[in-house]
Amino acid sequence: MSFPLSSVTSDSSLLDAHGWDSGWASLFAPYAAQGLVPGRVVRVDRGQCDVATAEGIVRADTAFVTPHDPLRVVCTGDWAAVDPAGVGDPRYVRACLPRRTAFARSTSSKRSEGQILAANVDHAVITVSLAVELDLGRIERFLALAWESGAQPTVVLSKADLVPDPVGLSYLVEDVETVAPGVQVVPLSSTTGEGLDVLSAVVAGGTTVLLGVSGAGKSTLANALVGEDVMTVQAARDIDGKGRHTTTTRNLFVLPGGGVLIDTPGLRGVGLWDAETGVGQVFSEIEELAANCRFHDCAHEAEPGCAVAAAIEDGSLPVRRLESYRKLLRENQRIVAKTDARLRTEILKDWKRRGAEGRRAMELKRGHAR
Ligand SMILES: Nc1nc2c(ncn2[C@@H]2O[C@H](COP(=O)(O)OP(=O)(O)OP(=O)(O)O)[C@@H](O)[C@H]2O)c(=O)[nH]1
Ligand SMILES: [Mg+2]
Ligand SMILES: [Zn+2]
Repeated sequence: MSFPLSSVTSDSSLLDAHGWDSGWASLFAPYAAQGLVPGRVVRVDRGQCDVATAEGIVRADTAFVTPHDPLRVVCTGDWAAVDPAGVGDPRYVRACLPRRTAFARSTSSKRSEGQILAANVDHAVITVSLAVELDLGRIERFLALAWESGAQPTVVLSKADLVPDPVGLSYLVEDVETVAPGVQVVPLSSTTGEGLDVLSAVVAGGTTVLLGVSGAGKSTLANALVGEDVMTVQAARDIDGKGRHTTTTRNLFVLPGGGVLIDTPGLRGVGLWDAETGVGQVFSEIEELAANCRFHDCAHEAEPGCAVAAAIEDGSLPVRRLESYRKLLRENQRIVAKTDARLRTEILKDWKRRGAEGRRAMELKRGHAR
């Protein structure tokens, strides 16, 4: 989409609504000096993106901001420096400002590659459907990634209307609270509106990302928060309650009460990505207990004076919780080790490639000389 120059109106309130502040403005100063305009990436498609600028939504090409490192590829929520109006169609994103926070996961266990799900996020709303059985391990995993990103997590237990018994509902909330120290757990129904006021207050300032598996009700919630049907919603499959992967791009919206919301496609897997700090925060009660173990390098196996074992013994720490903690720490160590190995291989490959190019250039020269 291009805007004829005559219709371009510059309205900085549009930028402000998307989260522009003096910090971004000072980071942007060198780009402003080059005549580029600032904007927030509201959606990324293959090779192109939509950027919210002071003149409205602008379509821009991302060829200049597509580095080999997938963690640095332009993402919804990024602040971008875009060509000014009137230079051609498409305009280009020339640079992205350094991110304040970034939500990263590893895409699959086989290829240890990171992927940024959303950039510059303040609140991560982990959406968990009450229509299917709670998977506490998966919630812990999402929480680890959320803490690691630098955003404050909140857990929304969606479709609360499907649990009509209030006592049953309060047990479910309690179960989730025990795996989420320091995190607000909000039972919510987009159908009845229950809990929407609580969540609206959480998302009223800053940038919020909705995360969760397909069919959890993220887009339905996005529509409820935005106050109009900005996202398509599809019924989950009847047989297994699983979603249909309705949402396929990450989309950013301005909320009527202030703040910005990013809806994301449902995740199949949520592999950790260098998330040791995040894991520590999810299991903060275990780390606090461990500080009281007699040996400071206690493995909580069978050491004397182990405070973690004592807590398991007296029932205050569930065994599942300790096992989950260990599992995520191990998984994280594996990912980190693999990434280091992959980086080494890549450096070696690059070195060999350059060697081969050098030799080819030499041969060509010799060929010409002959
Ligand atoms: N009963 C009930 N159903 C809901 C509620 N919220 C969403 N749903 C239903 O859940 C199904 C999936 O909703 P979506 O909003 O598309 O889920 P999603 O998380 O965006 O799914 P993906 O885009 O595939 O990741 C739809 O049939 C919704 O109508 C709710 O509060 N109560
Ligand atoms: Mg969706
Ligand atoms: Zn111990």
